[in-house]
Amino acid sequence: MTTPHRQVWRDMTLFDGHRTMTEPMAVVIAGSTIEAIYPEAELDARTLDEASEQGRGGVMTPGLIDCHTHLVFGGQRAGEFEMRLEGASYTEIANAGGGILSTVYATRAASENELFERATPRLQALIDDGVTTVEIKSGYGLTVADELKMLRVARHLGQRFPIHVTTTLLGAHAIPPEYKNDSDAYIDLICQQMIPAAVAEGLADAVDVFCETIAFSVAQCERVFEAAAAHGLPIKAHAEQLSNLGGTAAAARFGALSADHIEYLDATGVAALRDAGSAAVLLPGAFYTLAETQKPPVETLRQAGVPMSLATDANPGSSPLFMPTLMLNLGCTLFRLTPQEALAGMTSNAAGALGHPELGQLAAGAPADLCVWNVETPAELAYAVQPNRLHQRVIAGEITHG
Ligand code: DI6
Ligand code: FE
Repeated sequence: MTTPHRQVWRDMTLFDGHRTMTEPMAVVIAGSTIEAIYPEAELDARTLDEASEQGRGGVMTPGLIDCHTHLVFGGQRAGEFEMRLEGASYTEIANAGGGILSTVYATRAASENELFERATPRLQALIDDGVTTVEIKSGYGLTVADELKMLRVARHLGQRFPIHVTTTLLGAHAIPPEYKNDSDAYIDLICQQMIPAAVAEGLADAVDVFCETIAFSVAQCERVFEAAAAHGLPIKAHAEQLSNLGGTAAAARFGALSADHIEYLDATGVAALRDAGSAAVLLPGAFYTLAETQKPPVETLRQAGVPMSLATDANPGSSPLFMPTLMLNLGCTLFRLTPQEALAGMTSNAAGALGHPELGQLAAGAPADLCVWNVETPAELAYAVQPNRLHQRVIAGEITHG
């Protein structure tokens, strides 16, 4: 039996996924797993003998987890950005056939290879900012073939880059032009063909919906949740982003992994998340980009003990932002999270929102996905907006940066 390669980092200031540890720690990795975390003072000579020392001093966190992205898409929407600056709202643009649908046309027209090539620099930006796990949604195809095409690109990215990719089928993102006057028939297509086809190819780890006046009703979303449940897939929802329709409570009734956006969520919705054990995913990039004023109910979520996650929502319309550490800052400045809450939101709580509680933490037995940063304290990652602070990035025990 071969003994796994052991590596040690000494004298680290640790944010372990939940909190910042007060004393300097030593972290030992064996193969692809964290073997032990000791106070530096207790590190014994034997461990040092057998492990290669990879670093001394610095701030270590779990690898960041971006639990809500739309990284795969065709085209771009700078023109729509200009229209909003001239006074048009996101909803008005969507209702006029632009918005998500303009990305749908560009995505349908692109080949799998083109989508892969265009997603590559976006994914690289996340990797270079410390992400080791990313969720990627479909939702710009809106036909069975085009949704599967997007999911294949997402899977392929996970095979070609040193990052864990989880995929989410978001067929119910917008009403496709072909079903403009019969959105129920499109829901039939999702339930009867799209979900089964994605399951047959092993392409979806979860199913998501956009519950909104410009997208799908609560009743329609519930039909999608039922079909997902029948295929054993966990669900998520874009809910309460622009209005309070009750999508979050509906998702919670189906044991959702998370409800995302939730700016308009009320106390009843928060209680539904708490009772279901679902996570709240806050997306300050979309709030910022759309210059929203309605903030998510952070204090109510905090009091209720609902785990709060943070993600980029990276997409061409409402959040063309591809810098995860910026979300730490926006989560604090815009939503008044503490730096520790923001960091937990992109590590342990993001792992929960993906149904992977083993990720997003520095603990003995956890996968060795971690980052070492050129900062003095973990809070500094949220305090300053600054690229190139990543010193080392380790995924499954392999150093891929630094
Ligand atoms: N909410 C969002 O923030 C993204 N999708 C959604 O339902 C935006 C997608 C886009 O504008 O392209
Ligand atoms: Fe989104």
